[in-house]
Amino acid sequence: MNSNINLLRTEMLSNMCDERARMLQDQFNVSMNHVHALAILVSTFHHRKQPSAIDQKTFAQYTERTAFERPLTSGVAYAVKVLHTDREEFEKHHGWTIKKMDKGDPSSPQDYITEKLDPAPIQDEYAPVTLSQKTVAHIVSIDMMSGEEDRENILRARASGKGVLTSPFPLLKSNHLGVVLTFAVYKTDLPADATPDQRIEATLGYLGASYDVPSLVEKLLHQLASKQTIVVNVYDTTNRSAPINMYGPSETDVGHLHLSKLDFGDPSRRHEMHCRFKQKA
Ligand code: WA2
Repeated sequence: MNSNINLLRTEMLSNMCDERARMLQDQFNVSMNHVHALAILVSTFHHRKQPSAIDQKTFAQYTERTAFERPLTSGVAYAVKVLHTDREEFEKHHGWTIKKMDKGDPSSPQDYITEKLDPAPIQDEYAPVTLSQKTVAHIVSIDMMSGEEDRENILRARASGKGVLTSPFPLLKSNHLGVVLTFAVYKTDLPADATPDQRIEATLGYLGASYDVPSLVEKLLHQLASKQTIVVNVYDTTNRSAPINMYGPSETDVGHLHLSKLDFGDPSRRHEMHCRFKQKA
């Protein structure tokens, strides 16, 4: 009798966990496709139109009105590739200097003010944000290559031509653990088999979306009214010996555990959902 009940509990846990993992993965996939489409929009109407049909105001309006298409994202922005030789002209044209990313004071994240940032130190190239959704307006003018995780993402996105994800890291201002998804925007229609060097050469900029994981996963799970029943964790398990907890309490309980696979579309990152019953059998 008892073993029957345990069997049922195990099956119920695995069903609930798989369902939540699938929902999270599907929503992520939907928003990833729309971020990809935004990169094509920027390519078509910002770079291929002379003069550009997109300025900060139209970008902010368009991205705000289409935010419903990008579940789980906290904002999207576009950073442009600027070589050092073009920096002076770029800064004069925009009327601001390219800023260095500064994680700010973690104890008072709301103090994050772009105007107070230092100019970016001299580099071969920069990736300052020129267009943004209102929700991430605080990153405009910041050189995204001056942040370790953003830089790595930019380099991988433009060499691969694929959408790429960062490891979880504290996002600017909110200081919540999040991930950034990046697509490169290229000059010409590159052949599908373009080499990494051809891709890097043809790069014009980077369209990125930030995912504030704790608040967005919370919102998703809330819709399912299961919070009294199970505890959910989301892990980045890219480094198997040092998984990063992206969502949920630190796992101390030893109740029965179910693991569900999560695929966020970047083969070089691994994610898992872990579920437990709150109440012991
Ligand atoms: N967006 C929002 N908050 C952040 C962040 C970011 N990156 N990095 C740290 N906090 C414009 O990949 C290009 C967005 C980076 C894209």
